Amino acid sequence: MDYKNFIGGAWVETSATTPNVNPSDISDILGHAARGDLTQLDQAIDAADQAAAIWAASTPQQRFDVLDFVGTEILARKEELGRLLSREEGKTLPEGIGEAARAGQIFKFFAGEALRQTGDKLASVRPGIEVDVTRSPVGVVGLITPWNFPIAIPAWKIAPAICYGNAVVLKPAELVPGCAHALVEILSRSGLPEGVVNLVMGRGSELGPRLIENDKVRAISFTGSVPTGRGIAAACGAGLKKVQLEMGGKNPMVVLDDADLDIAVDACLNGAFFSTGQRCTASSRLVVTEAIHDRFVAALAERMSALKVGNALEAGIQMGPVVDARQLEQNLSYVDIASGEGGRVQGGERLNRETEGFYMAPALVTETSNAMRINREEVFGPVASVIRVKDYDEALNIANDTEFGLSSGICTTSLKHASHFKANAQAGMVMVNLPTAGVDYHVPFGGTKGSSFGSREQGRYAAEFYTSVKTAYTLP
Ligand code: UN1
Repeated sequence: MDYKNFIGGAWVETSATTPNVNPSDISDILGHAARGDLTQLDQAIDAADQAAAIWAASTPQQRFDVLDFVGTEILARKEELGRLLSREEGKTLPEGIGEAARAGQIFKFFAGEALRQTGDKLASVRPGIEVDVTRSPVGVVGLITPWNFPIAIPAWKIAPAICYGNAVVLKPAELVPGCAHALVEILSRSGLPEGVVNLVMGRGSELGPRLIENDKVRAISFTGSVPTGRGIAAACGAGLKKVQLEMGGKNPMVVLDDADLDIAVDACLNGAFFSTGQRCTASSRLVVTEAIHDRFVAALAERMSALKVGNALEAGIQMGPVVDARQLEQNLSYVDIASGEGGRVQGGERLNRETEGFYMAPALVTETSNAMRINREEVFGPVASVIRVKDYDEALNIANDTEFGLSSGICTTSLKHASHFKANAQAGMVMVNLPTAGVDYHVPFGGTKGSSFGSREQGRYAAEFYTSVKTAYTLP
């Protein structure tokens, strides 16, 4: 077996395995991954529970050393890890290498943060008494990660968990065991005590509920779909556990008449189609004012049709395949739904390449209204739609008329509109003249409304989730 589970400091086999298939070439099997059962999961949780107390007592220097070691190694091996990522997930090689580097930088950031943990010391309102406000680790944290960022998302959950003194059980998406395994392998040599990081690969539907229900798990951080997230929130509510959810998006990109056309087209091309549109931050609703609409659509359609779609590992490819057959079918069915609703579709066909893989052409749907399903539901593929609007006020209303609220963008040269949009866009992240996707690693990430739940990930704000606050009173 190529990817074993990692429990209490030991690599553990399972009788059942899951093949890791290259979406650019389905004859290429990267390896076979462990399919852990509930017994293994419970062992991993027990191991984490025992290690949590040990790691909670670690010094800032120990935490720094572990996180810095992992960050340094990931950065040194970013080409190799990026290639593995692109081979198992299908984003292009430059995107894969970029994501691996980002994972390394996240560990470096939290290495520094481990040295900068602070609290407050206040005078009590009562005479002679001192008050200290400090942060303590939460304990065992369950991490459930998706397939679309196979190394960055595990990194941005594991690194803060360790930084703030917790132990974790990672359950990665079944489609991408290679990156999770490679990351945990590096962590296994980092000097962490046994049991602080555990990896249990297997069926989400089987392992997920147990991870959430086990009393020893004190918090769950999840990135994935809205229906799964809702279920997790309900179960964590029942168990009175901390929960942090990052879910879908239907992110608007407003393009105003006064936009710089080249900047707008670049931002939308990147936001909508890079990483094959498989980002919760993808720009999937392009809300465009009348006077620029036709020029914008013509320029974007031209750039979109020129995108080179193919094997993620080939040089010069700009868009890799869809991750698997099920996602491809979903994308193609949304293209049909959009044209059935009266949208005008360019692109969006199934494509064949030299190797058999899940290829499709990026799709642009024009003449849509915000009420259509294509503008209400997340596709999670390279499909963007255009909504024509009269002016900025209508654009802002439509941008906010969605159940999601992750990232919201505007392309404009007007300071007045940019400032108003930043203040009034109902989203956790707002981008001016930039794609809605592609974020920094040292600042908070997350959304409002149906996109996110719980406190923010990344940057210093990650401390909110991975710690609990303690207030101590002393009469010296
Ligand atoms: C990005 O756009 O840079 O699943 C990151 C996702 C997000 C990450 C997006 N959690 O697509």
